[in-house]
Amino acid sequence: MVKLPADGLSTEKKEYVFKITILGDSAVGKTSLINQFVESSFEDDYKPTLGANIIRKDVNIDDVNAKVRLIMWDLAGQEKYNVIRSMYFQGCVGALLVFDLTRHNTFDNIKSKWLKDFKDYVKKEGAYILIGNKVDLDDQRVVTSEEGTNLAKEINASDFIETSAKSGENVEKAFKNLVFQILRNYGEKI
Ligand code: G3D
Ligand code: MG
Repeated sequence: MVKLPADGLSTEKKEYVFKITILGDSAVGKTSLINQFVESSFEDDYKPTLGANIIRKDVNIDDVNAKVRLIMWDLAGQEKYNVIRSMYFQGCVGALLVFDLTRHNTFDNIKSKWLKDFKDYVKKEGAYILIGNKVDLDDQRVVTSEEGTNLAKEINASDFIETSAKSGENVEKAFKNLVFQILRNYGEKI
């Protein structure tokens, strides 16, 4: 928090709290992306998440003098969230829709399953971006950049970004772009 200067003009930092979800099929890399973003680390032998983990990270957005506290809900390994679904989405303002570039069915499920759930449960203005993860596995890749770009356009996602939770490539960019879009939805010029 910045103190008010003597002339009384406010330069105080704005503070936002945004709850976001990371949606996608099992093993696309949701937990790994969060860990890379929050701790800049990657573990090869993650145990499947039990229940839902709630993770917090503060992000400074200097462009608009704002501090954003991100509250991220990470789902159980099997994504069997029927019981907690409404709790999971309650108050949510944005989502990363994640698929695995090496498994086409995870791409196909974005529109039919994950985006549908997000739209059913989150108010209209909710922001979302499309993430193709595991870009480091180039030789196993089965979804092209063009397919990703086209789907993002088709579903009106703010962006399509290819990430690697393993190397860290584009991970911060993905979360920050989502935050930017949410801030725009709140009227920030960014
Ligand atoms: P989930 O939370 O969506 O279920 P996880 O997915 O984060 O648990 O990741 C599932 C598996 O994919 C893990 O491997 C993890 O190490 C791997 N993974 C996640 N992101 C990447 C990535 O960007 N590149 C590569 N090469 N692997 C990734 P295991 O073997 O532990 O199941
Ligand atoms: Mg997980």
